[in-house]
Order: sequence, then structure tokens, then C-alpha cells
Amino acid sequence: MKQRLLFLGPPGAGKGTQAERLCAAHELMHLSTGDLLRTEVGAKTTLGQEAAAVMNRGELVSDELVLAIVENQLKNQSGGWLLDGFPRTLIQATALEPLLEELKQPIEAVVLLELNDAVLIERLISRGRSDDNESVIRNRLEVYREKTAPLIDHYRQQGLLQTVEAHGSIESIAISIEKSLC
Ligand code: B4P
Repeated sequence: MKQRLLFLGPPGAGKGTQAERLCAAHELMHLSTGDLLRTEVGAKTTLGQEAAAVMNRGELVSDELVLAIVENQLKNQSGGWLLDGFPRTLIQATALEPLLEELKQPIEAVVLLELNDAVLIERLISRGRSDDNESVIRNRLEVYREKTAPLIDHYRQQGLLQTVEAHGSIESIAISIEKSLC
């Protein structure tokens, strides 16, 4: 199976859920920028306090801050990895490329998890995290369309994109993802 992966998709598509399973099954490092940011928020670091306000509005944390976190994690990794929720902007994607070149670790596949808005909103509302109320979710979906969705074409043009329908049981989606990576 491919070993250097990226998960793309709207908030609530199940990137985190599927990434956790896949990484445990194949011993990949799970690098979730959302989780790393929430750890900083929980620890009330300066960075966390800055990020908390932005995340609770459903906006994106600054590219500089997220890039610094990712660079630090990737430099200390020699095995396979899965980037979950990163990159989320073309600036992040463009900055990632020279870093991976320097590390001689190119991306092998990008999995796009696709799901319609009604199901996304329902899933997130029932999760109930602090950034999961309806008006914030709608803003996150808009931010996704404006800033993250352009990455779909970016990776399609590089021949890396695999699209997986993220509707159905967690197990059936996991099987579709595995198939797309063989
Ligand atoms: P993330 O932590 O990345 O979270 P997400 O996109 O909201 O959710 P995900 O798609 O991982 O869904 P999950 O598996 O949890 O981002 C949060 C915030 O962090 C962003 O808004 C932003 O502010 C900041 N951030 C993160 N990365 C950034 C970056 N690179 N740049 C700038 N800012 C950044 O699933 C959602 C729910 O659905 C769960 O409750 C799950 O149990 C459920 N679920 C999953 N699969 C299901 C299924 N098949 N059926 C039913 N329920 C399912």
C-alpha cells in the first residue's frame, strides 16, 4: 500500500475517523493539524490561545503557524505518514512541496472524501465539539469551498487524486479507501 498520504475533504467528512484506523492498521504517522492545534488550545499555550479564537469562528489558523507545526513533525519522521486536514490552502500546499523534496519523501496519493452538506452538518452537530454549532459549521463549509477545494484540481493535475464516496458505514468507507491506495 502507498505510504505517504494526504486526506482532503470538507469538515465532518470523516478524515480524522478514517485516518486513525488506516494509520493504526499500517503503522503510519497520523499527522492531524486539527488535533495538534487542539492540544495547544488545551494546554493554553500562547499559540493555543491564538488558535482557539480562530477555530471557534470556523476560520483557518494562519498558514505560517500550521506550516511550522507540520515541518517540525515531518522532519522527525522516517517511516510512512498520513497528513489529515493539511494542507488546507494553496499556500500550504505550495510550501509543503519543497519541504518534501528536501526530505526526499514525495506524496504518493491524495484521498478526497466526498459527502453532501446535509450529512456533514448532521454529523458535526451530533459530535458537538466547541466549533460544531450550525452557524460556525456553515462558515467552515464556506471556508472549505473558497480556500481548500482548489486543492482538488491541484492534486488532480499531479495525477495523485483518488476520490472516495464518504457516505455509509465507517467500515465500508475504510474498505473503499484501502482499495484506492493499492
Ligand atoms: P479538523 O480537526 O481537521 O476537523 P474536521 O475537518 O472538522 O473533521 P474531520 O473531517 O476530521 O471529521 P471527523 O472524522 O472528526 O479541523 C478543525 C479546525 O482546525 C478547522 O476548522 C481549522 O480552524 C483548524 N485547522 C486544522 N487544520 C488546519 C490547517 N491545515 N490550516 C489552518 N487551520 C487548520 O468526523 C466528524 C464526525 O462524524 C465525528 O463525530 C465522527 O464520529 C462522525 N463520523 C465519521 N465518519 C462517519 C460515518 N461514516 N458515519 C457516521 N458518522 C461518522
